[in-house]
Amino acid sequence: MRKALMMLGLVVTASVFTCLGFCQFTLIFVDPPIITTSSYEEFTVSIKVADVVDLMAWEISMSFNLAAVECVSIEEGPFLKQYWDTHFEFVIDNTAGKIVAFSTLTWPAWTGMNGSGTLAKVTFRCLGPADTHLHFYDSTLLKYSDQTSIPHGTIDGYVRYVILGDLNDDGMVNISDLVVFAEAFGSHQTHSRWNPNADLDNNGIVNIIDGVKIAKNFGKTS
Ligand SMILES: [Ca+2]
Ligand SMILES: [Ca+2]
Repeated sequence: MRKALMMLGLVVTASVFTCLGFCQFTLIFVDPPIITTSSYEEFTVSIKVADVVDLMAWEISMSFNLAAVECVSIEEGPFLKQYWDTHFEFVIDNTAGKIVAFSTLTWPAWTGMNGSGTLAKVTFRCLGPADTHLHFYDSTLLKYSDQTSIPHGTIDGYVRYVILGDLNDDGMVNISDLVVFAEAFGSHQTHSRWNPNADLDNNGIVNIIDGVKIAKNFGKTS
């Protein structure tokens, strides 16, 4: 049920869903679309564009729940600047729960950029026991050829808070999580017993360090 609600939360704000069949559809989206995190962890998401043609400039405005996360940094992705020099700006407003980022090709770029890629990388820090959408409340893509807007849709991201050590996602850290941990103990990313939920420090192996983190939160509930 919870996951179903999360998927409902991935709000698609597409203004051109009249495009049916095989035509291309330009999208701005968050990758990964769902992030699971715990208090004070930092995580980075990519803001990506898909199937754009003749892109000269982009701007995105994103909002988030102040109780859940704060923005730490924003850096430009390679999509435009791999082709030509760009002018990149951003604003982080952690008191309003908003960020704005903008980039444009600089003169004399000869054409716009086509294809798919990363516009920006945004790092957040989890603040506490709350979930949040990473919501695109405004976005613009401009064409090189005539500086008109490129129709596109957006897909928000979603950040889900879990208690560190709640490996089976049932809202409590107890013996069931230790069982999950034991099953994955000693495994790595290509191992048949690998379970990324048990790798609490994200170092690619499930070992005693992950076990200590579970032990520290043993008995906690959400
Ligand atoms: Ca649990
Ligand atoms: Ca680990």
